[in-house]
Amino acid sequence: MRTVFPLALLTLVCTGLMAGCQAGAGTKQTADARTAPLIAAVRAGDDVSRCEYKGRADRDVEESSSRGSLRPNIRRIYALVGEGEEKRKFLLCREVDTNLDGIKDVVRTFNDKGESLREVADSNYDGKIDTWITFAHGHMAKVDIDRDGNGQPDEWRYYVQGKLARIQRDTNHDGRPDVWEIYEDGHLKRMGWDLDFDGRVDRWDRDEIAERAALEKEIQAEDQRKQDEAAKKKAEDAANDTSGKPKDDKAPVSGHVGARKR
Ligand SMILES: [Ca+2]
Ligand SMILES: [Ca+2]
Ligand SMILES: [Ca+2]
Repeated sequence: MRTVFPLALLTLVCTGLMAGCQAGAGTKQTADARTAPLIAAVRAGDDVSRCEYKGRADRDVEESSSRGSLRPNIRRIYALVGEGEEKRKFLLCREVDTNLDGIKDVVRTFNDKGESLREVADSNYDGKIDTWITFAHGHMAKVDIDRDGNGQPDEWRYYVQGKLARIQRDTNHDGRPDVWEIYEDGHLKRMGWDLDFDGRVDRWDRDEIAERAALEKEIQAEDQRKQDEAAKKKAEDAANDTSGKPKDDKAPVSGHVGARKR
């Protein structure tokens, strides 16, 4: 998405959110300092649109309201294509103000087949995009997330046929992944850590799994050895103890019980 709206985004952010631009990237701002420009934008009637349609004759705009919204909070932009009877329109871009604060915070684009292409979102409503979603053949393929609020993603989620396959995380804020999580059927299967942050995995948890399996094998072998020893000793004792006794010494007892029952 960053490649789709870079100029529009920059322009909107630096006109609607001037305080944010002056503060500079990476500068910590209070929540009030961040929201003040947004409030000013709303008062000026600017909902911080990220769909491209203004001044375009080949675009059709529809505004609607979701339940509970007193004013339109969903905008759909349609592309108008063809001439005469061939004329048709298809949904190109949809943006929504999900928290009803007057600022659009989720925007998604579509191709002419109606498949989702990309989505960007300001999921914590601080005026900065923090989630970038890429779709492939209509399925979610990749989600980049900015968790530390510096405007750059530090978590990357990869999907195969819509299913989560891998997560990479940047935990030391150098812009490169250092934790890997591998998923199968949506379940975490293994994790890897780049402990010295050189970009290479130093340890997979499968090492721990292998160690555990080896230890279990050792314990099982020890148990088996003890069982074999005990069985051998029992056999030897039995051979010694039964040498002078009759082989069917229990037969009279069972016969006696049987007789009592009758
Ligand atoms: Ca909003
Ligand atoms: Ca945000
Ligand atoms: Ca890192």
